[in-house]
Amino acid sequence: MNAPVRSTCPYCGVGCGVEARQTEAGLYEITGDKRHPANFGRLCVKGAALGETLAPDGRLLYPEINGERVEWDTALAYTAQRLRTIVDEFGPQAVAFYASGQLLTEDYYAANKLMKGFIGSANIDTNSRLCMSSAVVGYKRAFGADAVPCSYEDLEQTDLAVLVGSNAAWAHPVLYQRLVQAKKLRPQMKVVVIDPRRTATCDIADLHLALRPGSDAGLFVGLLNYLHLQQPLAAEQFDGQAEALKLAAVWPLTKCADFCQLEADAVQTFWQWFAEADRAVTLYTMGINQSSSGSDKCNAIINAHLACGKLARAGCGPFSLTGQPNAMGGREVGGLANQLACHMNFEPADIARLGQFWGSERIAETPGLMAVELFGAIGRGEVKAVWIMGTNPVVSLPDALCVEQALAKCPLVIVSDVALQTDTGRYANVRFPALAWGEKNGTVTNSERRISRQRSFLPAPGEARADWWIVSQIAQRLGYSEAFSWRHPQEIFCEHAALSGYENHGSRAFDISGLANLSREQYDALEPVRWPVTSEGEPVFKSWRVSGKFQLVPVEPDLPQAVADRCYPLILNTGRIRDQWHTMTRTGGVARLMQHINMPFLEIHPDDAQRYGIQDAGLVRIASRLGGMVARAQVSLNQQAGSVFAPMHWSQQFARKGQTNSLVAGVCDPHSGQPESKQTAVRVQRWQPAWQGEIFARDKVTFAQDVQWWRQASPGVQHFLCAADSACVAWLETLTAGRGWQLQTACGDEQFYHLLAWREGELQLAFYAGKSWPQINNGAVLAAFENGSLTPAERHLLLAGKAPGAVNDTGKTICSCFGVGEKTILAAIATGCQSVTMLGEKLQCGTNCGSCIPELRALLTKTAD
Ligand SMILES: Nc1nc2c(c(=O)[nH]1)N[C@H]1C(S)=C(S)[C@@H](COP(=O)(O)OP(=O)(O)OC[C@H]3O[C@@H](n4cnc5c(=O)[nH]c(N)nc54)[C@H](O)[C@@H]3O)O[C@H]1N2
Ligand SMILES: Nc1nc2c(c(=O)[nH]1)N[C@H]1C(S)=C(S)[C@@H](COP(=O)(O)OP(=O)(O)OC[C@H]3O[C@@H](n4cnc5c(=O)[nH]c(N)nc54)[C@H](O)[C@@H]3O)O[C@H]1N2
Ligand code: SF4
Ligand SMILES: [Mo]
Repeated sequence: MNAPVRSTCPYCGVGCGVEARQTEAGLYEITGDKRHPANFGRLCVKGAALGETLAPDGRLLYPEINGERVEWDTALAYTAQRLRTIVDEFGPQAVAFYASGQLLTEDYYAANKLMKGFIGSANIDTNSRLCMSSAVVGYKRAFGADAVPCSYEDLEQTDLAVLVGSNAAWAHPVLYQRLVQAKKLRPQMKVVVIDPRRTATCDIADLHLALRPGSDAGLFVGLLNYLHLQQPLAAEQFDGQAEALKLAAVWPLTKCADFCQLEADAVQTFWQWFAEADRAVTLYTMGINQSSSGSDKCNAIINAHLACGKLARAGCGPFSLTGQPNAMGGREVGGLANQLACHMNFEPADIARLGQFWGSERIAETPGLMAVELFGAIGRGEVKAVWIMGTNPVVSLPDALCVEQALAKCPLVIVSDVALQTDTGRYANVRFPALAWGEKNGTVTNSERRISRQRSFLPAPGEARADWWIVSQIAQRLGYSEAFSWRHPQEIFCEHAALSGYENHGSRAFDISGLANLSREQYDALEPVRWPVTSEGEPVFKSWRVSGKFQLVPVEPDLPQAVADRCYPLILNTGRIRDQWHTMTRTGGVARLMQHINMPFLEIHPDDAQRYGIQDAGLVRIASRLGGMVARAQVSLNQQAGSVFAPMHWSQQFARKGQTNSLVAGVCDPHSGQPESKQTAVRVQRWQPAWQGEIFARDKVTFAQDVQWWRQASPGVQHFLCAADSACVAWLETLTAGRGWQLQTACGDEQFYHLLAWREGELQLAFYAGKSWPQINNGAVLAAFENGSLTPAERHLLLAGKAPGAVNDTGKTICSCFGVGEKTILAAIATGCQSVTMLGEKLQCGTNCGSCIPELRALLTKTAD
């Protein structure tokens, strides 16, 4: 067997090291890299399932123009010529790039250099706008630089870990597990979770503050006041101090508790713990950033750390966790429209410096359009060409319908992607097939500023090419050959590293000039390393502000722009689930990742459910002023009354009307341009369809217009859950007519209708419907598709949805690592397993990545009641 290739997981910003080993069957097995300092060998379910995402099916393999396959040369020449014409006629502001925190640093650097350095407009923005931009503003205002002052070890060394707006148990699982371990070793360490809903992260919380949605600033502004009263700050220690303290002074305990709709005692406890802890870390993510006042919330958090000196020492600091694998790399190369490369800004000295370094006289001089604005400008026809790389804005941007309309009108839409079918790809004039994880080669930077290598271990499928290569080819055809003549990502990396140190002298936090002279071999062998990397070693964390002081940013707590009213009485919160990645282009096809949660759901408090006549597992329609979606109700006390939660992941590839962003408005933070994705006023309505069912088919299924459907990830077959208001028989007739299939049906009361279609003994289609979800054994149906030879008795059982053989239905998968289902776990509990440990010993569940432990505990509690 060959030596394993060491690489980095392409999902979340924890940035776990992995090893890819080829098995004898020629497949790849992905395991954690024990030497990587982010994870020391651990992986979460998504990382562990990476080997199952590597198959070339579903990949975009060839360049296309208007849906037709073309040669690379044709696609590149056409694209460059059209971009050139648009720039010549309408100026550089008429073109834009929309990039992604999932590009490698080298890809990102190349795209940014082309747009800001040579096309001469700053219209390159990224999906990090929807993700990290408020955090960037927070750090820049406080420290004068986008410098994250924490490392993962701080989490382990702290006395108090505060997780605000973070469901780390699902979104940063390996980091969360490090925290779990640390707390086990030092039980005196406290954990506070601040989140309007109770999440899996609350499992280890000593205190959960289920505050009113969007009210976090009240909590932290009040904390600043409290800290100052406990121990007054020295005069003029910080810039902005007087104003910040003045604003905070009007936020005493009772006012804060009212504002956040929390018990005063609970708020007091949190403040006291924060003040008394010698060391405290605050982890914050989308519950803070994705807000119309997200930047101020970030600064309210940083202010509290500054005010009591919980910064820049072990176990301390305001720690914004990055979401995407290379969100941090994007911030380094200047992927946001309001920054220049390597932490430079739109200031004359920086512009001149870049011009000199890049040898260009066309450096963009003013910030470009930020994501939501950019799509607005496309819709208005002001931007006439957009190149989308590594992101799926039709699904992930707010106000999805407007995004679609904008792209439909845009004269030139270029999409670089790895997936053949995406909601955004449908609007592309030109499609470029990019190399995916496992094929591409370069670097990424994780949440703690650690640069790691992603290394390739697979050949390029079809004609897919690296993103940096595609960008350079276009740049060359636009006439910038000299500046884009790289032959390998190492050359780009070294250029980027050199730029970071160029005339820096400690004035810019991001400096990796110590890596500027890496040879190809050294680059290939590069071990994970945290920046800065200079010849001087790691400097003391300092302020990069002109005054040399940190800034306390004055914050006046604000509530969300979204306000519930009589027509739209509930606030919709959106976010992630444990086993899916964003718009599901890579995780949605993996069977074991779909088994945990297999369709969009709406988590709703029992009081609200009762008010709207909604039953657990029943279907609901959700509507905002902008659009609607359909989901399965999950009635739960984890939700507070007045709020509901739906996952962000489902796209039009995976469901009809499953997209949360068709409801969310493009309301943004004025400083960061980050949308308020966590709050939307909605109403909900029970939907009792005529029938609910499940269809399995060998070939593509065409749905009747009124059928709602939810794609399942079942190997080898098309498999959907579905439901509709009109009878299913007519639709099934159109599906089966004229095919010469032998049909076997069963019908009865309550919309009960089952159908099997055979051709020469081979199962072609299986359909099961009833008034509510039919209880069928999926494993049995899937096995029947693989194994044609069923006896008449077995066919009969199959028609009933039962197992002809001994295929077990273990229920919803709880532990994805070992494929342990809910029914199996409940059976084990019934036979005496009374703890998570006992369940682990018997069934292995929870013994690998540990992210199902909260659910195991919930099952144990539920059965104990
Ligand atoms: N499994 C999985 N993991 C991922 C990703 C994925 O797609 N799937 N994506 C990655 C990316 S890009 C990102 S950005 C991260 C995001 O990581 P997280 O931010 O942890 O994930 P979210 O689920 O978006 O939101 C976090 C929490 O914010 C809470 N919240 C909502 N409103 C408020 C509020 O007003 N105040 C507070 N305090 N909390 C609130 C939500 O209830 C939710 O539990 O995850 C990364 N990891
Ligand atoms: N309502 C709501 N909306 C949200 C959020 C939320 O919490 N709620 N979260 C927001 C956040 S934090 C984020 S980060 C965004 C994420 O949203 P997106 O970035 O839109 O989501 P992805 O599915 O990761 O899109 C990545 C695309 O790039 C493709 N791709 C994968 N690898 C490569 C590659 O190497 N090269 C190229 N060229 N393409 C590749 C994938 O197939 C996919 O189409 O969603 C945002 N939208
Ligand atoms: S925690 Fe994040 S980086 Fe680590 S394996 Fe899971 S998804 Fe990958
Ligand atoms: Mo993100």
